[in-house]
Amino acid sequence: MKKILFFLLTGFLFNVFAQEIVIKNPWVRAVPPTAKNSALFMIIQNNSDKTDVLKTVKSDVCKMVMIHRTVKQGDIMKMVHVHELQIPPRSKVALKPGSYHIMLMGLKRPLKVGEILEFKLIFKNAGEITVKAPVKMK
Ligand SMILES: [Cu+2]
Repeated sequence: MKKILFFLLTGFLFNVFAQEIVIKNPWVRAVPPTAKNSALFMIIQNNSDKTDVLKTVKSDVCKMVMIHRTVKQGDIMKMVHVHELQIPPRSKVALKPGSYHIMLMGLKRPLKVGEILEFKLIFKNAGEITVKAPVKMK
C-alpha cells in the first residue's frame, strides 16, 4: 500500500515539474459594459531548454484575439500587433498593462467582475494550454 502511494505521489510530482510552459496569475481587465475591447494578462514561464512561441489565443468571449505590445513613440503610447510571442528557454515573459497583452477585440457581451473566462493558448512546442482567468478591476 505504501509503495502504491509512493508511486502515485512521485508520478504526480513528476507531472508538476515536467510542465514545460506554466501560466501564472492570468487575469482579464474589467471594462465598462459598453466597452468593445479588453485585455488578458499573465506571466508565461518556459521551463524547457528551448524557446517556445505563443502563436495564437482562442476565446469565445470576443470576435478576435490578437497579441499586442504597448510601445512608447515619443510621448504617445501605441499598441502594435505582435505576430508571435517568443518565450526564451528557462525564462518568463510578463504580459502586463503597458507592455505585452492579449487583446480581446469585439467583446460579445459585457464582462462581470469576478467571473472566470476560459482561453486556449496555442504554443509551438507545448501545444494547447487552457487558461482560466478571472475578470478583475486592477
Ligand atoms: Cu492592445
